[in-house]
Amino acid sequence: MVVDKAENLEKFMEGVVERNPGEPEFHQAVHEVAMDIIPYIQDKPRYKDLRILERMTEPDRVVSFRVVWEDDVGELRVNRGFRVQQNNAIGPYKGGIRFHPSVNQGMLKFLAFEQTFKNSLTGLPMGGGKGGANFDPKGRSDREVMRFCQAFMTELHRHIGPDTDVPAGDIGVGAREVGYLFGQYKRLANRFEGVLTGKALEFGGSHIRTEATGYGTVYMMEEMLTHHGEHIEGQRCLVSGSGNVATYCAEKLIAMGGKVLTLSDSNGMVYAPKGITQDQVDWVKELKTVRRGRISEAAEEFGFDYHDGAEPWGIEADLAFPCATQNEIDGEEARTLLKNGVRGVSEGANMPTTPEAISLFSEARRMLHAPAKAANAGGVAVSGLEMSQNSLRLQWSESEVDERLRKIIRSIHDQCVEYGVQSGGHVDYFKGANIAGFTKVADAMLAYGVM
Ligand code: NDP
Ligand code: 2IT
Repeated sequence: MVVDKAENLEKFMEGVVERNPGEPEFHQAVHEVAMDIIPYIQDKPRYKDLRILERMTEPDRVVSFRVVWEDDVGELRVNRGFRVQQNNAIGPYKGGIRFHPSVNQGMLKFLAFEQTFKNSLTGLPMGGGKGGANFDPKGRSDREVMRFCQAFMTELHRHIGPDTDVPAGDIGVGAREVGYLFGQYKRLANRFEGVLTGKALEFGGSHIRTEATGYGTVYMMEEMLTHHGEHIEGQRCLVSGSGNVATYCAEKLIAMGGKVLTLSDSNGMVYAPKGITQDQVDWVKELKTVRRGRISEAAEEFGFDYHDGAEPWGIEADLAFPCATQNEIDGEEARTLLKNGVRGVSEGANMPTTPEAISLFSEARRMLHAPAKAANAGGVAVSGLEMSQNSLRLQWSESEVDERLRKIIRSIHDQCVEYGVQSGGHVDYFKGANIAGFTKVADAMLAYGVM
């Protein structure tokens, strides 16, 4: 297996595809980074000759394991769990755990690769990792979810630790699952330590961690708008998803004077022409985290329009916040958003725009488009602050954590501008985030020598 020097994007990608067969999301994530990094390193032999990008695309290690658990009727179920430990050049592996039927090795490699750059942008000492299982929590009882989490952690616990690898939540893993996972870790390790983030406030969690990803996505949009002399106030906003990221994104938009027109789930989309209120967002949070119902129920409850099987991207608006999942905005949807006058996109979800959509937004130079690794970094940033608080055995106040979150997002915005500003003043936030994220990890890898 010969790794080509990163000189030519097509040739480099051919190698990545050949070495990682059947992992299209991983290829996509690497391509998105390599298209900015390969030109950048051409006159920087320290990165190019020492094959830093090639090394970054090989995870440090991938752990795959069997998870066996018993369902409520006594049937044994077998799932596959993973932890991708991508890169620990600048800190312990750090990244969420996803429970969704679509989870496989390639999916988690894409997420762990992205996470490495995102975590670098936060300025906090965190490497990149991601884990998960092809377990579908939908329709499962609390007890089933608990037994699954315990079985999953029974293997995972030997690979993680507060200075080794610190998991958190992602799709299908929220406060309930983190509680079960942390409880099982604590029991097996006989140690109470900061090994997971997103913990409840009673046992080592940080204020604002639940809210941080959604809030950060909105802060990033406000930074981009402010940089261009505008604000969120009064703007019509499309939000997709109705999980953790989407509901707190909607909440912060409402608080900042935006008008939230939509929410969605994997079955369909609700449209509220007059805007969704904070009380209605709270109702949706309860629907999704306690009753575990469908977004269509919000339409029945509040008289919103319900569009079965639809996503929000056809509704006229000013700003868009994809907060559900990968590749949820394709080329056609990007054209619709542009035609309808959407001016900004801040990515709450990981890799929610396809390559075609990204290039359409980039060609329309007035579009402010923040990539996930910048726009949703607020979640892992507050996870980093949770780790700091755990090490200090302290809990900071809500306002202190929120203020630090805002500062971190502002600094991410500034890094994007520093490396991404184009002639004429347009900011390529993708390029800026990729190069800024790369540089810190690359310099640390250089310092360690050949490994
Ligand atoms: P949740 O599980 O809380 O919510 C996920 C939401 O997205 C649900 O509304 C879900 O609908 C919808 N969704 C999931 N998969 C699909 C799909 N294949 N098609 C359509 N809709 C889908 O997850 P989060 O809110 O935590 O995560 C959302 C996104 O944000 C993900 O991309 C995640 O990686 C990213 N992210 C999360 C962070 C966090 O702190 N939680 C941090 C940074 C990024 P349904 O209920 O019908 O499945
Ligand atoms: O994608 C992400 O950044 C997350 N799911 C959060 C990771 C974390 O460790 O808080």
